[in-house]
Amino acid sequence: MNISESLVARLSQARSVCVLTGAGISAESGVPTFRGEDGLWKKFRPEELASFDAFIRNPDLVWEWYAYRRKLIHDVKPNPGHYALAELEQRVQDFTLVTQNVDNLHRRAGSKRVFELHGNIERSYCIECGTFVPELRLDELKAAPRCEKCGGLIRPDVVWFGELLPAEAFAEAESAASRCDVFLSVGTSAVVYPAASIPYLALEHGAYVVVVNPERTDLSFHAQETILGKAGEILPMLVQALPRKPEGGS
Ligand code: BJW
Ligand code: ZN
Repeated sequence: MNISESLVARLSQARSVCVLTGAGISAESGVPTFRGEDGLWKKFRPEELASFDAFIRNPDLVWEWYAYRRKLIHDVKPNPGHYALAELEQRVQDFTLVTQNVDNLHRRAGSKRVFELHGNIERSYCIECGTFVPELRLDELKAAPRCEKCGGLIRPDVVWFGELLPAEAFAEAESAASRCDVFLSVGTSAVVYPAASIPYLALEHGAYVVVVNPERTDLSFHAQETILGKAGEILPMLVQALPRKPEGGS
């Protein structure tokens, strides 16, 4: 797959770039996506695990599911797709990475300006008093732990269905999408709102919107380009295709 001249030209001249990522960018690291043939939701029903009601109904089941995924994520590494985005950040004056992922792999790859729309699986907090609990003490627990201060249930700091997204992260995402010259939507089915609305904001404001995904998504019907392929292959090609900045240049 070739990177189009049009995209290379726009990206190399872009003052502002915004990237939205989803589970697909971590697939090549070995983290399962949610939807699709090998997706997590094939085996587990979302409403049984990814909602506050589900947690209250069966805290131990939900906790065990997150403990399993936390361990899986802890044991994997960022892939070339994550590293390419960290490198792209170095090349662009105003770069914003917005992720729906909770796996922390972007930061582990060196990305700095990252906004997490659906939280972070490595953090947990008490549902009663809001106290955050250091991750290390929660490792390997099968049953949902209780808060040392008030006895309340401890939950993962992720955004479940029906819950509001972190306001500051979402505001930063909206602002970045509204001002960017190029917008990349990488490895997301773009069906979960309000995150899925962000590329449309970029389109409304005249950005050049590109989907990177092995298959077309709903957004592909509106985007300027869809690059069919794996993020871990396409993104490094994209960064390599950009002209090197002259030595000492800004
Ligand atoms: C590759 C690749 C490779 C594979 N390279 N690509 C009806 C209509 C509209 C909206 C709603 C509705 N009913 C309810 C809603 C609202 C709901 C929603 O949008 N539901 C839709 C599903 C219908 N949204 C919410 O509830 C949100 N909150 C909200 O709206 O608040 C307001 C409100 C308050 C009160 C009442 C009602 C509303 C919150 C959403 C939270 C989502 N949380 C999750 C779980 C996070 C915690 C955890 O990790 O367990 O977030 S769900 C899950 O989906 C996770 C993901 O971040 C999110 C998005 O998934 P993603 O990343 O796109 O993954 P996939 O698997 O879908 O796609 C992977 C893609 O990668 C595929 O396209 C592959 O092809 C591709 N791929 N390999 C590149 N190598
Ligand atoms: Zn508490």
